Amino acid sequence: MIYDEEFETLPREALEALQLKRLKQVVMRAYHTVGFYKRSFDRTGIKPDDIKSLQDLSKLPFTTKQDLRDNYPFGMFAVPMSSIVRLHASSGTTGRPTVVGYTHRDIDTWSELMARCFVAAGVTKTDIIHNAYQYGLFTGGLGVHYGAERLGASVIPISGGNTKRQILILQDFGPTVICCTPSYALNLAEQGRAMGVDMASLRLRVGIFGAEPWSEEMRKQIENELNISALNIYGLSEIMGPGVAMECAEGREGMHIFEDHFIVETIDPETGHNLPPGEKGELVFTTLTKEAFPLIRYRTRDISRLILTPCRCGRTHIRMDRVMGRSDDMLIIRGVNIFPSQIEAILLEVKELEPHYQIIVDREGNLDTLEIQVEVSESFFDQADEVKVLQSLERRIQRDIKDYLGVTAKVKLVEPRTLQRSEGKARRVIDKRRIMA
Ligand code: DLL
Repeated sequence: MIYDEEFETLPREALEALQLKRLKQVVMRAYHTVGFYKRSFDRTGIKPDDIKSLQDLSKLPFTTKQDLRDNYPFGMFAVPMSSIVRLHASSGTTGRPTVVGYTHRDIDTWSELMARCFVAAGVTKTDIIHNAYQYGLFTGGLGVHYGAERLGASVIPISGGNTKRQILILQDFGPTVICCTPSYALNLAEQGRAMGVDMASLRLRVGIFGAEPWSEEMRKQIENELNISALNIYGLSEIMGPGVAMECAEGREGMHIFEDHFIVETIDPETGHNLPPGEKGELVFTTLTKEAFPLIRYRTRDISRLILTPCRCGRTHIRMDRVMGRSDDMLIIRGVNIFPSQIEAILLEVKELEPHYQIIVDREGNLDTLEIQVEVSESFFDQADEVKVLQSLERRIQRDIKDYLGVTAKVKLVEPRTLQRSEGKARRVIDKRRIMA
């Protein structure tokens, strides 16, 4: 099934003509309304009029997370605040989040694209959707919510957490569709089992999972445990939120990128050069229709590959493979994006600590775990003759991490000079999860 038959099946030529028309408009608008773009285009000597073909896009400079940070909080907005109806945010590389804004029309477009995602997954207005993505600044909750309403389905805005209650609702309300992170789906399955619930006999039939990397093996496991068809959804706050790309029930191999609204490129993350279509590299997106927050050549840092073969579902939009890694050090822990630099910034504020630390990420059962080992200073160590003192410092740091980053970490203070010193690049993060391909 296809939600927007006309736009999702546009022949390539018509699609590219539409992209070019929209690209010229967005480049012109970004240049004249956002100071950052004017400065960055001027620096490279490019004028909006130089964009005459889709190939000319690669002449434009990239936009990075650092650029968003430099223009924090609203400096990248292309409309006055009076036209902004919604703000969302995602993790920045240090303390401050990346803020995004939406006009009425942006929310409308987003809802349409999310409705496309649901239909691609075989969802209809008769479905009941259990939306366990977090509501709040994270785009998952409200993004999925508006799309489900646009389709006309019934939404249960359960949000994240409170797992036992979720199991109850899954039993009693009989939702047919579940939306959450793939790791939370497994967590729910496990909790359900522990409560003696036969999770495979619930009414659920479809799951729409994303916001963090997952593998084919995880798909099989989720499908078996919940007796559903599990599909992949991709997105990022900067570009819109969930619904930038969606796997279809017919293809089940790669996610269609809604190319009438976004142009995708793949680049070599080291050189920034465009890669031949189909090669594995970093995804770069340009938004074609966003009003409040247009992004030109935004470097996602997500590593994937484009799938060029036509899909049996009839959609002409190109597909992207599963996200296979990141070209930066961002971690996604229980669905929360975290940069090691954010943890470092918190640790450096604590005067009893030395700047030597290690972050260990693992998975116990279906839950990501985060442990931070950090050295205490010599002087603190000499004074802290009681375990109580160390434990209270551990708790304080743990609270700071939870308050600032929204995740629970196990903090382990270690003696001065016990963590391994680097002989080059410090190996700060040990990720033992091996989720990615
Ligand atoms: O995670 C938006 C979203 C919500 C997508 C719900 C899907 C479902 P951010 O918090 O800005 O936005 O995080 C974006 O998450 O750059 C990827 O690294 C990662 N990511 C998102 N979807 C997938 C996926 C939302 N399907 C970052 N597979 C992105 C792997 C994903 N990684």
